[in-house]
Amino acid sequence: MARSIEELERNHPCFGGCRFNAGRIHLPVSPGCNIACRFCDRSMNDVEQRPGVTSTIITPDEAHTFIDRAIELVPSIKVAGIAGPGDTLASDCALETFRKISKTHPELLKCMSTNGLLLYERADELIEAGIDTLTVTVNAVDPKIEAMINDYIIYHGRKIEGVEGARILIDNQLKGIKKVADANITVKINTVLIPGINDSHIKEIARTVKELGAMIYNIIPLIPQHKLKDIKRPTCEQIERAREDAEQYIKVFRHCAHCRADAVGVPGISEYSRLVYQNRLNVRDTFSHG
Ligand code: CLF
Ligand code: SF4
Repeated sequence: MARSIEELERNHPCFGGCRFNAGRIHLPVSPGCNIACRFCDRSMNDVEQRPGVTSTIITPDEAHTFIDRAIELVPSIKVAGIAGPGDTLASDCALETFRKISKTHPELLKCMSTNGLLLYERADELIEAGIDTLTVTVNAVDPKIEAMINDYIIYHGRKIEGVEGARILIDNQLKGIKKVADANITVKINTVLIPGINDSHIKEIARTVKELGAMIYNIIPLIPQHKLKDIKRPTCEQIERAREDAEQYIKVFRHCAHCRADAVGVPGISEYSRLVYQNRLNVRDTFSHG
């Protein structure tokens, strides 16, 4: 269902609602991933869904009880988001959860975040599941740059490395963004800002995604880890310059709290994940799709 901009601005912390202290619960239902970002600590996000990994994830059937517990603690929760810890479209868990939430908690906005590899081919399912807001992480629109950020994709059972994999990823992201935006779902783009790799490329990303129908843009400073651990974290000046570059083309979101995949509360203000999930999760403090 298309929600009005006014409703999103009031109730969604990442689309303007931060002024109103709107809250969200992240439901960590998506275990596996299908790409290999070089900054992602993959110990929790392996392409293979190994035994043991699922024990740290909640199931679609459990989601509503965690939502109830969260709303009791934080009545201002207006959004149910799924942002990992893997990719939301690499399994059916996220879409199944959203279908269930539509029945148990129809009042909540449904917010999903993806790397976009399967966005184009799964867009119809996502639209039918009633997603209100979608975030796609687009770190480059040039395959040569993307190949410096992502080692490979697993696509229809094949591992495809380097520029070839990057080209497929970008193509599916961009076609998917257009398809979803055309269906009146509000689209946000996240870009991980990586000095020396994509910091001069922000304008190009912002211009491209705006043309495809994205509404808002969020720049996430790199947390240097894994294969990009030797790159320096972007400075405040670098982040501000990137935001100014993007702002020439698209509205920029400036209040991102770099949430974990199991975050609960008002971003940047309150954090109740331990109480809600009662320490049953062990989602590492690594990249979150947001
Ligand atoms: Fe969560 Fe992301 Fe939805 Fe927000 S977070 S899935 S859009 S409800 Fe928000 Fe957190 Fe930043 Fe994400 S502050 S990391 S942008
Ligand atoms: Fe997958 Fe996200 Fe990690 Fe990238 S950052 S490898 S999309 S889990």
